[in-house]
Amino acid sequence: PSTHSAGTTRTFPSDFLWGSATASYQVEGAVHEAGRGPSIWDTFSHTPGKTHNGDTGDVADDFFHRYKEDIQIMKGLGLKTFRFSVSWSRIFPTGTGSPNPQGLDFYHHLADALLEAGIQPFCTLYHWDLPQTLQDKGGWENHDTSKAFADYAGYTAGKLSDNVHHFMTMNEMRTFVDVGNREGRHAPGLKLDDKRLAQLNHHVVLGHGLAVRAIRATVKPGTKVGLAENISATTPVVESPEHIEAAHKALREENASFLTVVQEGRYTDLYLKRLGGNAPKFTAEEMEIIRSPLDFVGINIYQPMYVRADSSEKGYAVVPPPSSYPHMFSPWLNVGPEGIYWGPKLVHEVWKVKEMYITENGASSSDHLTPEGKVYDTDRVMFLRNYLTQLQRGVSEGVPVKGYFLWSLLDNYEWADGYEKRFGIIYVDFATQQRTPKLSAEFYKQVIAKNAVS
Ligand code: PNW
Repeated sequence: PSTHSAGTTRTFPSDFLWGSATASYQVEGAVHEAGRGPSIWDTFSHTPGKTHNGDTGDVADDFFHRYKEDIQIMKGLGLKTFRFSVSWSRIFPTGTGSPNPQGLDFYHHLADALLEAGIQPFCTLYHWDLPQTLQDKGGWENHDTSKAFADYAGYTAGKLSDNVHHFMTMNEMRTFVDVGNREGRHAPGLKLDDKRLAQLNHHVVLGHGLAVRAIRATVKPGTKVGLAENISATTPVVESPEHIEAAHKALREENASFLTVVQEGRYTDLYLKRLGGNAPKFTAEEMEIIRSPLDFVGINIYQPMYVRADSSEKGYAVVPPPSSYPHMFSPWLNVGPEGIYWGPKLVHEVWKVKEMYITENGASSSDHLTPEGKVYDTDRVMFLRNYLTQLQRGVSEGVPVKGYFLWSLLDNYEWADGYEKRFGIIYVDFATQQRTPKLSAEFYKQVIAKNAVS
């Protein structure tokens, strides 16, 4: 049966790249295999009390062994592209030093198998799994980590460059800086004060910039380099000129130490003023490195940040949704589809970015198999239909979003939430590793086939 209903046909450009996204620690498992060294997520997830149910990524989706079958699933859905991340400690088990060829082999084989199935690989070089050895030396608080990251990124991208034409340096700087190092809810579980956090944040954006340069030095001509960031997708409360103007200002300020500094090579005045004596130390040369030009910007969007105009120094105010606001299974995941319209539109307008991808968007739910072996995730279908409709609005207006990566292909290890919060369009029974397409997989397959939300 068709999951489509009659209505307006909302068509995407014929070359639009439909994909899905995953990350190494969330899907691979095989943490002790092929010479992999430990990462901060191994340490964190094995520390009692840190994750839901004590869940770890030791096995996860066993993607390390099952990627060939999973690629057949992708092919069946009609995916045109697939975003995966490389585990740094598979390539350099202790973060630096001599590379481990077996680690690289896995990603070579993965990229080969994707291409063979007609699926373009998009590769993220850092999705939060810092080698533990580097954390032992201070992690991102240590200035040397930025350089170590660039060395690893340049080496790995160069080796994969025959088959991979799009690289992202880092995934969600904001999340690993804030949730991992300020709130302590993710690895490495630190609760740094403002001063230390601002300096750490600076080393992260510097690591990104150094990596952009290192990657460009090793890859084949034509290879594109970007990043994947969960911007605060500032969204006007009402589509009137003063609130839209407020959303423009808010985009720069609310992303000041992440996408803004990467685009502009400077921290905003308000950011530095707010930090005062806690502002990071940096040089003009570092700022040039940080703003190394990108070929594309990847945006992870889950929910909007509503803003309105006001007469404060900032010129805008954030409007937090009330606690009764509808959200998905993850409490932070408010249902606000217009964020995927405003986010890319404002990034395009404010920084003149000419190539963008939605590198993540998706929803958690508490899916279960019916006795007949079906998963009716109608909530996720509703979510995707609404978000894709707003995305199509932007694309039809000329916002240069070239592709969309649904998070996620498979139910997987949702970090501190363990296996409870499912994000996949393919259900995974973690006891047997059996995969079952959910209703949302059928929905997405039809969107791809028709190249439209209709
Ligand atoms: C992203 N928030 O994380 C990550 O890139 C994925 O690894 C993750 O599985 C996915 O989104 C779903 O959570 C986020 O609190 C974690 O706003 C938290 C937030 C946003 C994104």
